[in-house]
Amino acid sequence: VSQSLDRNRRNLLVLVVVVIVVSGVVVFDLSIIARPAVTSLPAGCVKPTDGFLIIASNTGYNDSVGHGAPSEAWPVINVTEGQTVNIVVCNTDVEAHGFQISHYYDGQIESVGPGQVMHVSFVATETGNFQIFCAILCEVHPYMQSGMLRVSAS
Ligand SMILES: [Cu+2]
Repeated sequence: VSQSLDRNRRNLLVLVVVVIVVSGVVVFDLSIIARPAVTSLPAGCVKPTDGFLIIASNTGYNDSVGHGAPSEAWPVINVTEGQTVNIVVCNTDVEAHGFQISHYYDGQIESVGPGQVMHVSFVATETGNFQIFCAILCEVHPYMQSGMLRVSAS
């Protein structure tokens, strides 16, 4: 009896290990399917003259994840008071991302769909630090909250 109990336990252990390995592989595969590698930028995704290029992807804005977001400010846009700020925002991801700038560009919830490009232009009339963030829920949302527009006095 004890021998057959041992065998049952061993079979159960083998079964548990197989289930863990198989489900791990399935989850891994699904994450790859859900997050295809991006090979090219959308048409019009070009840094404007005297402006800034922001690429929203599955690693945040301009790879926020690789730059210490959310604890580190990234990306940081430095301008001078009175300057016209031109920003091109591209989305190379498979899901939509938002783009807002406190005070300057937060009048409505802006979203950029997969493969889309958005142009933002305003005059930096007020000095200070202003948060750049995504206002629509996405998979990398926490990493898209620590962008910064720094407007220094002219
Ligand atoms: Cu988001």
